[in-house]
Amino acid sequence: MGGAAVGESSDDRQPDVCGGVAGNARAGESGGWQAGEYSAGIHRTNGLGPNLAPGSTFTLLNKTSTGLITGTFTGKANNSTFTDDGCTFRINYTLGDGNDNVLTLLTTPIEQWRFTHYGSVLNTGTALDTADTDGDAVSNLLEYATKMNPAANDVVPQSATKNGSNLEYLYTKNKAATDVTLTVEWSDDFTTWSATGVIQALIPGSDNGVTQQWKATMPAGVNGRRFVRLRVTR
Ligand SMILES: [Ca+2]
Ligand SMILES: [Ca+2]
Ligand SMILES: [Ca+2]
Repeated sequence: MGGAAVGESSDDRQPDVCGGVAGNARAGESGGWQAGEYSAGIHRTNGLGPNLAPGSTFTLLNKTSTGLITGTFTGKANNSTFTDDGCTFRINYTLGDGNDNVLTLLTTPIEQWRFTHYGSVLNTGTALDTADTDGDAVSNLLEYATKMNPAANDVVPQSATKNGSNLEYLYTKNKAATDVTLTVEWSDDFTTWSATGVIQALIPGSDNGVTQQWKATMPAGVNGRRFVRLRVTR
């Protein structure tokens, strides 16, 4: 049983495991925690959080004696969440063998996608929404939204045809990308874009569990030409 990190003199009273400088996690001053009653859990490590797999857990405090932990980190009630250096965690004081202080890394769908492809959940560096690491002129955000491969030179799964007085634009949607909005816009001059008159519909039977095919229908216009684009926002 260590107990080294708890109750030692320190000005750091918040768990901080997602980057920054090294330091110890410890309880609040009035928590009634006794040094020696806990084994030290995790100490902050540079860049630790962003490179951990979604759902990773950290035991901050492993209470080795019986009974529940008394007190909480300031402003961090049991089962609440907080964000530190871009990483979101849930904090619990009753996990482990029932009385340990554990952090769980929570991730959004796009953070899970970043981790899968870039080994980091953060919107930085090669994992930036706007980055194009494979050089196919398609941003990470669009690669994600349309289930493309951000490590291969592939083309956006889309097509457009004229059907009578309408344009029909088909595209692929990544079902897991629940945190983005796909908007279809048109322009007659490549300068002003509009979503006016665009009707989107899921193509029946196109849902394969991973992707869906969507069709956007819009007037073909009267200028003899009309451009269509897919815009992804989150
Ligand atoms: Ca315990
Ligand atoms: Ca790309
Ligand atoms: Ca690509």
